[in-house]
Amino acid sequence: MARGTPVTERSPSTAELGHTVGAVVVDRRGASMPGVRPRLRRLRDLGVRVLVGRPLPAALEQLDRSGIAGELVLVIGDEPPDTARALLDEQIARVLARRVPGICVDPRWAIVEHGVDPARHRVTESLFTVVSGGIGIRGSVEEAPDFGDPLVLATGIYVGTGPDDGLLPGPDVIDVDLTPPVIADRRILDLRTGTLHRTEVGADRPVRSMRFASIAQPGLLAVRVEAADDRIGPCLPTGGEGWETVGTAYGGIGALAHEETHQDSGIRSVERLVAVDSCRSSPPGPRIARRRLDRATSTGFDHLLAQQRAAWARRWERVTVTVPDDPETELGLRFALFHLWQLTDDHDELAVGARGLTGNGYAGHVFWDADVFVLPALVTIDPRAAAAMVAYRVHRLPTARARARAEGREGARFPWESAYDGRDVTPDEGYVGGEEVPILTGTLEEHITADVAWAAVHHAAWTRPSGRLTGAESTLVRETAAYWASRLALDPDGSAHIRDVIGPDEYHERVDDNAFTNAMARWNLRTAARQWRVGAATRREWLRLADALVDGYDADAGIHEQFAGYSGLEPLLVRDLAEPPVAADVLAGRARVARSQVIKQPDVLMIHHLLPGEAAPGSLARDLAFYAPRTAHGSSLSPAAMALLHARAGQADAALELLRISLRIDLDDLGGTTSAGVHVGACGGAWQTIVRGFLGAAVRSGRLELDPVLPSAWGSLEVRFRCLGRDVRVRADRETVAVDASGPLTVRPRVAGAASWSTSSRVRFSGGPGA
Ligand code: IFM
Repeated sequence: MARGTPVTERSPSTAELGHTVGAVVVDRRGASMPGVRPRLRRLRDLGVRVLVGRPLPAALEQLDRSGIAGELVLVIGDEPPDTARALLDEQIARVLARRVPGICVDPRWAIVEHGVDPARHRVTESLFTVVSGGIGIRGSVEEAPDFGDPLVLATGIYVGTGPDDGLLPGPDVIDVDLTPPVIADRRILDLRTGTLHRTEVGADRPVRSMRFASIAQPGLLAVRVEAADDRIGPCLPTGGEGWETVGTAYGGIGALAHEETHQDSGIRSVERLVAVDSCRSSPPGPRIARRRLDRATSTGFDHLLAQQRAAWARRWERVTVTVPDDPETELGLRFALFHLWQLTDDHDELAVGARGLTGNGYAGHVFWDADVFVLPALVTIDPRAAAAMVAYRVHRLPTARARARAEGREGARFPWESAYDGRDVTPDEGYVGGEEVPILTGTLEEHITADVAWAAVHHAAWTRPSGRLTGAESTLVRETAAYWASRLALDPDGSAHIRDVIGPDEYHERVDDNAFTNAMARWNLRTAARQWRVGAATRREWLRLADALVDGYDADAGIHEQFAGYSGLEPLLVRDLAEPPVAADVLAGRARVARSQVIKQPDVLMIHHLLPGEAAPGSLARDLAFYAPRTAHGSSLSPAAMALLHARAGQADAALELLRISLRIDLDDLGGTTSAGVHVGACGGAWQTIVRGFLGAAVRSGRLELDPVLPSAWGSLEVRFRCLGRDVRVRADRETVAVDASGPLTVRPRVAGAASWSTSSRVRFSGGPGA
């Protein structure tokens, strides 16, 4: 909070008392001082929140709920009238001169980066990406140095339809000429408000900037930059506009920019509002962008900023996590949640690439990361966005059908890597540790077909009390089942097999009877067989085939064998190679790892995660004990998935350790690949570790089940999320679990002796957490 400090030597018009605040709180005495009220009115008109005469704690709480906290609040109370007026004049002058607004640097909400480090720059560009309405702007600095990779990307807009055709780079919208360029700076991503700030360090009149992608006016980017007069060059004449478009026959991105320049006391500010639009069939015309820009210019930057703060505050009010004893983990989780929120938009379908819109890693292709890692997270954050993810798959069912037919199979086969039209865009070749290798996943990583069906069913369970699928969704589940029925092979002894596949553990290729693939296919067949649209004969056949599918469970050992012959491989443990996470294939060579039991990421264990009912009872702890020391975490998806399962097995401390690794994947660039974008699958996995892992949240038959466990380092955990159309808040500490919901919701806590129950509007339950 900024408290007024006396201005004695400088006139208000030139005073620099700090920064532009977001709100002014004045007590009654202050408001009655001569000349104060008109100034407050002026500020209010300019977009600054003004609260008069409210008790300070209540005023601060109200502002906090609108995303205005700490040093963004100017409190006027016991100053002499001259000082109060000077402070208000100074704020009016700053807003009129379009100075860059201030920021509240709250360590619970701020990701801070110091210095301009060319090696790290592309990483921070990814981390600091801001997105709204399906348009993402990487966090590049304004002067666009050579070592950066500034990109504007749009959901589902690709350069073409081939394997190498990544997301289409849109027009550059943030470049500002700064001469000389900034040598050292401090950049802050404020997760609370979705704003990115920059301040040059060590300069008399530092370059400062702020940008945000407006979530109140989707598709709108707002940028302000200030610097000494002679350092900053505008792109457009003041009040000028520029329209730029890029695209192909498969779609395009257009940007309409409006720029204003202001000069005051040797400081020039450039303010740019940019309306961005995209189209999936051709480069867009300016019509929609024009409408967006007109609305934005009539709103004005400062009001847009107030909207932005309030809109993000509403998001965090509904969905958040609070871990009072572990601020670092809490911040990492909020960062993950921030990037998950940023995936959402209002389109009818949502293609979530492996890096979202934060970079062009994996060419923006959609993997199982979307269906199994992001969607279950998004369904608890923004169910409409999760529905759009299902729609993305449903719309590509005809392509999946055509592929199955082309391969002589029934039903529909979904591609391992998907992009524009749902054809498989997995490249044929890639590099592992500098060595060129064939990529077989496009042909062999078939579990994706069941993963897609699983996601549709999971989404329905979390959003509809009946759990029922729509017609299109049940067609998808039926056709994926038909694929498996035609894909599996029956042996003379009656057992069914799926041969020659790659499971989630991509270190072992061309394996037979991958337990995860088989369990998913079995679930797909059984789930489809339960649908009324399936005839009696087909139902019987699918159930028979499902029962006949082997799943690698070895009753003597009490664990699932990952694939036929796995147990005969060299019993190498990861720690024999290096401390995980490690790319074991790069370190030890692909051939060596393929001959060993070292695996890239949870594989058998994913059965316990996605289909706990399909795993042999009691086998989770034994599978975990066996596979955890063999898992290299060579995929960004791995630590969170394993964390979740440790939590489910009651090993909450081990879970927390892995969760912390998962949260560092991007923030510390653990794998050296964040420059190509944030791993949104890992973000989804981290959030699932909280909701599914630690809270034990699951939806069965229209009821929310809870089974919390807490690591020993946490005294309590509060999580807010969406479930079955309700806003749910769960607070767990060592003695109690309290649940509040925004409407009727049946909650079933799994605590010994507690009954399941429901209430008409609000649930509240107290019982002890499991660990
Ligand atoms: O989908 C993942 C896969 O599981 C491991 N390699 C990277 C892919 C994209 O994130």
